[in-house]
Amino acid sequence: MTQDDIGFDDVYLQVDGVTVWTGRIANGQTLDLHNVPPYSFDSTQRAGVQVVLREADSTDPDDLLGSYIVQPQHSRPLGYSENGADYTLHLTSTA
Ligand SMILES: [Ca+2]
Ligand SMILES: [Ca+2]
Repeated sequence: MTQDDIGFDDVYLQVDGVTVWTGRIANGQTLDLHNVPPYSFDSTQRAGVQVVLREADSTDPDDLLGSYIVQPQHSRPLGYSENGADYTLHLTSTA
């Protein structure tokens, strides 16, 4: 479900503060985020990475929909439900 009451949500996904995907989502819509670059724990040697979903508004500050620390081999879907949003992010591990 969209976070904004009217129209589309302008959602963006941030990995460690870097925006890796931006998209426009309607109520009930499912999107395949095929163009998000894979995150390589092997090359960064990190134990976890922060995955944040935000929704952009032109007149208000952007809304935080949720924030998670994701570790290697993570397979559970991430639910983003803050500020009235209802999004589920599915991750794929290639390790
Ligand atoms: Ca909003
Ligand atoms: Ca908005």
